[in-house]
Amino acid sequence: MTRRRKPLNKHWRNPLVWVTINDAASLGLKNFRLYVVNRMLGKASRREFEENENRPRSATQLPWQSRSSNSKEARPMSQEDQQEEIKRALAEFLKDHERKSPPVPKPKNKKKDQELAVINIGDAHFGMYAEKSVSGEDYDCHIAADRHKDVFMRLMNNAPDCETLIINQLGDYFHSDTYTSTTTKGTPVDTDGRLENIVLVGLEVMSFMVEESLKRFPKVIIRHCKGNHDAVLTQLIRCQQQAYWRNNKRVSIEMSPTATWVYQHGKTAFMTTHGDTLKHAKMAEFFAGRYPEIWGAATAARYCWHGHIHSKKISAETYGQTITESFAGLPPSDAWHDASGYVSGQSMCLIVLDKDKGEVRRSTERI
Ligand SMILES: [Mn+2]
Repeated sequence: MTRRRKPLNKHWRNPLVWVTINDAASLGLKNFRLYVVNRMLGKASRREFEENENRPRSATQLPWQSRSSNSKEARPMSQEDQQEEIKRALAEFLKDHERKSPPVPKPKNKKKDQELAVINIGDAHFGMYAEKSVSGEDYDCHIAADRHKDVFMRLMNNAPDCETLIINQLGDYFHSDTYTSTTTKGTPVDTDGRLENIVLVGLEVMSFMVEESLKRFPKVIIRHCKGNHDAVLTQLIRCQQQAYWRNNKRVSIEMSPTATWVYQHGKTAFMTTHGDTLKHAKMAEFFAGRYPEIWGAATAARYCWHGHIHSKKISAETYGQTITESFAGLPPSDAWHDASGYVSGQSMCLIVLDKDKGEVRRSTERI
């Protein structure tokens, strides 16, 4: 079922795409019209414009033509000139609002790199629609955005004072991947609204999380695992974040299209994947075969982390003493998962890895 809803105005603090005139009006960018009108009026003040706004005018007059009769500029512009002015004004407006990442001051005190912080974001399913009466709990774009921001900030408060944070997004960040509300392979799912809105909300929340991370960590690395719900949109979020943070040298986006990604920190390393193609039990063995140098260098501890199953599964001392573990996401079960007997773990986890010891602390926040 697809539910249509109004544009999510509160998420438009940072518009992510260029807008048309119609979009600008519908999105509540009130200044847009005033901006155009002031351009048309040349030196006219805002007060003059507002007075004119309330004055009766003939049906053929446009708002910016209704000047007082003794003004030199009373003559209406030709239609061609008006079009030119609108084009110019629109170009200037768009230039002012070009999407760019905000400047974030680097934390002042010097950080140590003995420890590394990793936040594992389990399946977020932005765009999923769930109803309490059907599957036990409501979920939509608004709930997803609030929940992810809130829990992420709580983890930030527990974060260590170290050099680098890795945001490890474990896949299925988006619930659907198509205009017909299906997963990548075509399975129909319940979605909350149009794909455009879902994407914008998800991207805004990701930018928020990265921005907050930059306030605390000198370096932020982001990996997005490819999920079975969002294989296409995963590449979109990687590219959007890559472009969005292009001027910030402290952010690095992992762009590799592989299903797995590995990161070494001193004598410890972890490998991460979504968990739909490479399964839990096979991960450690695959790590050794696919990344033998990192496997060999990680003499203290090795970890395999995945999402997909929406619940907790830990297998300690698998192949090569590796700890393989799944991480739950924050959404509840949707109708399909509920009917299939799955219960969602609903948590987000921060793990602290020491260069010489492996995992030394962790913090789990729940909704
Ligand atoms: Mn999945």
